[in-house]
Amino acid sequence: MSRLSLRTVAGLPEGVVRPGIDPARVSVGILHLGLGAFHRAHQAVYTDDILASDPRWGICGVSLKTPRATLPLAEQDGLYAVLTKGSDGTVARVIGSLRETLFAGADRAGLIQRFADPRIAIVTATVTEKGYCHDPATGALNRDHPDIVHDLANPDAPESAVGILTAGLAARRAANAGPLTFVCCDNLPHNGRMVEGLVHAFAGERDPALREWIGNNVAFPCAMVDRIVPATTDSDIAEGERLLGVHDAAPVVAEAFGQWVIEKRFAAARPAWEDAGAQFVADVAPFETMKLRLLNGSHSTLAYLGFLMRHDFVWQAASDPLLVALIERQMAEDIAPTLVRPPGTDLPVYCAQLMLRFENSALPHRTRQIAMDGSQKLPQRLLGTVRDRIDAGAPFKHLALAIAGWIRYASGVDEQGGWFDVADPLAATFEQIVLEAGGDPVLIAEGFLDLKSVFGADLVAHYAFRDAVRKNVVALFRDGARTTLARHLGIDR
Ligand code: CS2
Repeated sequence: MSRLSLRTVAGLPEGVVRPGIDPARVSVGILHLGLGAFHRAHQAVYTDDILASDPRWGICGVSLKTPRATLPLAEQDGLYAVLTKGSDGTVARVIGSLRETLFAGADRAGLIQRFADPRIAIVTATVTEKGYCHDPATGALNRDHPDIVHDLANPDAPESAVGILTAGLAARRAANAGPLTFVCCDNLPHNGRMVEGLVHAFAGERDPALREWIGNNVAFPCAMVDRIVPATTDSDIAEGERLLGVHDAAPVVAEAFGQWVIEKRFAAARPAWEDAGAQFVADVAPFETMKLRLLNGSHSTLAYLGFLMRHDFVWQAASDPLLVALIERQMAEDIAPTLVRPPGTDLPVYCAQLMLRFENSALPHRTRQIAMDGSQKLPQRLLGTVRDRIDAGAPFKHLALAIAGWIRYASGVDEQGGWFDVADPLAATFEQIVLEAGGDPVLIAEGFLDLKSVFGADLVAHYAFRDAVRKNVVALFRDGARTTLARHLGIDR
């Protein structure tokens, strides 16, 4: 079977949506760090939508850790399909915005020089929460992180995203290539402001004059990004082949829904992403907090408790009446009261729509995929909400159960007694806690609740918070998730 490429794209079947402009006419104006599925189904699609009217904004996509994405994409001239999946079937669309690929491991110097191209006015990033090497509880640069230690010692051969960004900005300054905007597209609170703090801290260690230049020339808008994009499977690749009639080794699958809300804070030119449905606003915070707490907070709750209840996929967990009841009550009782309603949003409608999105069985999203890196995700998904509830003197009992679900999960043993790998930067610490606890759930709970980098000094020292979470952890170990949840909801089984 032939391969998807600029040569074969013209012959694709009728039903496949093709790039709106010949990709060969597009030049590169965006440098993107982290060429994972999410970027390809989100920012790259918004960009593809506007290229016909402004072909300056092609993307140079960079993989930082592995060439897994860059290799097949390079063989396909950067083309790949987005398979949008809903109850009415799958729609295939070929995206042409990715015009160049680069693997940092193969050409670090080339990557750093790419920042010095004056035609590049935007750098975007999706490197996941842990990719910023920050302390999750405070958002400050983790100077003990091995990649940061390495990069501060070797600023011209950086490994970390922050190190690469800083080295790239130094090259841009040296080349006098003009101001730049960095748009963080990861699920972190105040993401632009946070990365700005990290880059300033890192650059300040390296060269105060560079830090000052960054302060004057680089804008870091905050952004809320949303689209459910599970990892691509072999059966997705096979479905892509059936629809395209050619082989695409790098398709991505996604739901139909998408949202991108970006702070109006740009240092130089930008694509008119609003023409593709993005919203530019003065203050992203209400959108971002709503999304992180309601969508991602519920996602993580479904992932931890759902996994313990033997649900492999989110749609199964979101169809389990006990979990549905918990999520609905958690959203309405514990989370919604902490939110400022974003302009133009009806919160009950947003919550109802979320439940439908979670239930989408056409899009199998593994609970274990969402469960990973909990130590990096919990603070913005569940713990900020707990803090607001505590400050308001209000209960947070559903959140306490969800957090206990994380601890029960992160202990690395399922309810059948089987061990599994917990994917998390703190996995070794978790193992140590579990080992030292000698099987005592109280000690396991206490060990986790002492983790300042997750819970922050305030929650670690908060008696009522610890007590609520510990009780739930003990119940989860003793009675299992299903019984604990039924009792929590006041349902007799
Ligand atoms: C998910 C997110 O993997 C996860 O942790 O919660 O990737 C989620 O699907 C997206 O944020 C949706 O926009």
